[in-house]
Amino acid sequence: MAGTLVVIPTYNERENLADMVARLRAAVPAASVLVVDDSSPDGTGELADELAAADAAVTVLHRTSKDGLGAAYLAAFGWALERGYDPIVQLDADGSHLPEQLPRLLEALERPDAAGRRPDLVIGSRWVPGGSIENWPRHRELLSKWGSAYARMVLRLDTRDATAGYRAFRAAGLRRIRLEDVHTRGYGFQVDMLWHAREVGLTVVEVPVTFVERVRGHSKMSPAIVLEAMVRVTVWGVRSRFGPRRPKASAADGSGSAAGHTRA
Ligand SMILES: Nc1nc2c(ncn2[C@@H]2O[C@H](COP(=O)(O)OP(=O)(O)OP(=O)(O)O)[C@@H](O)[C@H]2O)c(=O)[nH]1
Ligand SMILES: [Mg+2]
Repeated sequence: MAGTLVVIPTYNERENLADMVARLRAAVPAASVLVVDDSSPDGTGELADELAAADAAVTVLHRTSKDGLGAAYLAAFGWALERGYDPIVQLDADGSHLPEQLPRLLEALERPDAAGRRPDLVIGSRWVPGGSIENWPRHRELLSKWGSAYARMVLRLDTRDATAGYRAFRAAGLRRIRLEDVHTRGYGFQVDMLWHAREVGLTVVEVPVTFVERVRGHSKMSPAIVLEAMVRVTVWGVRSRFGPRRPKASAADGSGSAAGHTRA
């Protein structure tokens, strides 16, 4: 058993990465770290190599060009599943996800529900009681809330924070999703994964987290990323109501069933 892996995708996060890795290693010392860098021009990849040289728990996946958050995560998931990591965590490098709150996600992943079933996916949520945001501009808060509400309505999801990027997957749950069917590059990737999770019957639980606006570096959010998410969510919604094709469970999942449930 290779243990917990925390995946940190990076593009131009030189000012944030060392601090994030140090905080993470202090918060969950047993976890390994995989930095996935898309050849950041600011030298984040080289810094990540230095961190990896100093700490055997840190590994770097270098990719040749900026290909989006979704593609970086998919590459990391394949890497992690091949090596037997379990659970697999997503964490932004920009300080928005507090490493100090990771234990609460990992604890929730082990906590059985009334039926004795442990979740497949735990989401660090801003929009459940106890969740919060710090220093986020009003327009970003509204965009996030509207985006989540739209995805919830169109895709009939139970999850309050559908675009949240702070997540912990049980490896067996992640294996059930056909990752080759997940194509979204930007932050719509989070909704894409959630929709696939729901369709293959993964159990999803939200725990409250504090989301902190980045202090250093620049956001990679763009109008193109928002548009991509909106168009895709709309297409999936139409297809799920009227079309013949729905996400299928991965061949890696022995059951192929969609018997599970999601809950907020
Ligand atoms: N490898 C890789 N990482 C990326 C890419 N785009 C963004 N990231 C990283 O993904 C994480 C989230 O990106 P952010 O720029 O914070 O975007 P966001 O969180 O959606 O937007 P904000 O809320 O404005 O911060 C950060 O760690 C980024 O460095 C990409 O194309 N490739
Ligand atoms: Mg961010």
